[in-house]
Amino acid sequence: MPEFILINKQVAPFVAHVQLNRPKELNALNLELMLEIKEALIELDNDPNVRAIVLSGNERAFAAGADIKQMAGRNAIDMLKIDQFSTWDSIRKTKKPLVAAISGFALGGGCELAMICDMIVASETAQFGQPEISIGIMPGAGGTQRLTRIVGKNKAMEMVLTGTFISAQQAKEYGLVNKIVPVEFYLSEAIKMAALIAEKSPIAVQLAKESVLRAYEMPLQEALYFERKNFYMLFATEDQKEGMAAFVEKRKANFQGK
Ligand code: DAK
Repeated sequence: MPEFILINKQVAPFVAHVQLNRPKELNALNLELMLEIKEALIELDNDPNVRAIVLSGNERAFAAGADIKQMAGRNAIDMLKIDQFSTWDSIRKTKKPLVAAISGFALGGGCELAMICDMIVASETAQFGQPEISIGIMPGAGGTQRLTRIVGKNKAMEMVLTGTFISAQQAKEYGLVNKIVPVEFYLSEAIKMAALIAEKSPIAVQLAKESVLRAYEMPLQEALYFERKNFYMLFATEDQKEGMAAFVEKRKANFQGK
C-alpha cells in the first residue's frame, strides 16, 4: 500500500485519480512519494480499464517542490547515486494522458511535475514557481527547459532567476495552464477533461500524445514523419473502423482499444 499517495482507479469511467497525500508538508516530493507515483503510473498505464489519469494534490498545495529537508544534507555524489532522474524519466514516459489538477502551490519540482503532465486545470488560487534559486540551486527536472518552451525565454528567466511565483491568471496568459476554475471545481473539471479523452480510442490517444510530444524533441521534418507513421498505423485499428462507421451511422462510437 502506498504511504504518500491515494489511488482511485475509477473516479469516472476509464479515468483514474492519483492524489499526492503529504498534506502537512505541502506534498513536498520526497524520494518515496516520487517512487510511489512512478509505480502507480506504471500500473495504471498497464490497466486496460484506465484511459486517462488525473494527478492532483489538495486545495492548499499540488506540491511545494522536492523535499528540501531530505535534500539538505546531500552532496553531488549522493545525488548522482540516488539517481532520481530514472524515477522522473519513468513518469515522463507514461503513455496515457495525464491531466494535472492544481490548486495552491505548484513550486519547483511541483511545477516540473505539473509540466510533465499533458494538460493543466488550475484553481483560481494556484501559484506556480521555480524558487530553487532562493535555496542556492536551480531547477533540475525540466524547469529550465519545459518552462522555457511553454512560456518563452524572458518569462522563464524571470521565474527561474528571481524565484517569484506567478498566479493562475498569469499562468493562463503564459500558456502554462489550460483552464482556470473556482477552487471547488478544480478536481471535477480535471476529471471532466480526462473523461472526454477517455471516451476516445485509447490507441489513437496514445499515438496522438506521442506525436504531440515529438514537437518538443525532434526537428520539424522528422517529427512530421513520426506523425505520419502514427497516422497510418491507426488505419490498422478496429477503433478507426468503429469511429468512422459511427459517424456515418450518426451514432456515438464505442471504442474498444483494438
Ligand atoms: N520541502 C520540505 N518541506 C516543505 C517544503 C519543501 N519543499 N515546502 C513546505 N514544506 C513544509 C514546511 O517546512 C512546513 O513544515 P513544518 O515547519 O510545519 O514542519 C510545512 O511544509 C508548511 O509550510 P510553511 O509553514 O512554509 O507554509 P507557508 O504557507 O508559510 O509557505 C511555501 C508555503 C510553499 C511558500 C513555503 O513552504 C516554501 O517556500 N516552501 C519551499 C518551496 C521551494 O523552495 N520549493 C522548491 C524546492 S527545490 C530533481 C528533481 C526535482 C528537484 C530536484 C531534483 N532530480 C530529478 C534530481 C526539485 C527541487 C525543488 O523543488
